Amino acid sequence: MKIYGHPETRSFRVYWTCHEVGIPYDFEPIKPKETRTNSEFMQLNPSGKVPALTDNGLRLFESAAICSYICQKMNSDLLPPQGTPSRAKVEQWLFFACAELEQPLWVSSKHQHILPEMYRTQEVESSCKYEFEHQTSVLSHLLADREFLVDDRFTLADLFVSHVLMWARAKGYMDKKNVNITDFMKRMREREGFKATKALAKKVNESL
Ligand SMILES: N[C@@H](CCC(=O)N[C@@H](CS)C(=O)NCC(=O)O)C(=O)O
Repeated sequence: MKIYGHPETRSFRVYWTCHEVGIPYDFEPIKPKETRTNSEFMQLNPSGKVPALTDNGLRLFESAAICSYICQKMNSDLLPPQGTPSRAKVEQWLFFACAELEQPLWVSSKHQHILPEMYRTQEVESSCKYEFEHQTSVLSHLLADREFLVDDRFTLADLFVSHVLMWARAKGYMDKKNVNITDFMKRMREREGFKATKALAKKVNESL
């Protein structure tokens, strides 16, 4: 199994999932700014985005789909069995992470340094912050009396949501006074799988 990506992107979720479930993988580093000029990569994901995965003829993109595939391949309880309420709840949080929580961060980042300059506007910034605060308040209420998002144990839901929160913290979007959220992030950072992924990310960053 080969994972194309860069540790400072959503690819981190995929490496972290691999470390949590214990699946070996080949790492194919590619910088997001270089994907669109790499014809081999464009065949794999025509939108030019990382992460992407190949496995026995399968080509896959979208971080949530990739992590879900890896969990199913390994029969991991990071993704509860299909058709159960737990599975439905994990999927709810995966969609929430990608469709709601990360979108204000992504829109803001695109307008700060990703889009071609002629398409950027700083006018979106205040609405991005407003929207992110609304979404984190949803989480904060929920985390007031629980350690994990689903079933009192670590699942893909926690991995995705905490990864987005870490991105928010790096971007200066995080309210450090929000104890429920900061404690949740601390619990996630203390996981062995997270630490191993961080160590890999550091090594790769130094070599690129
Ligand atoms: N929804 C996608 C988003 C992928 C994405 O936007 N990746 C960024 C890096 S985090 C990227 O590759 N950007 C390069 C580009 O847009 O050309 C996922 O979750 O995998």
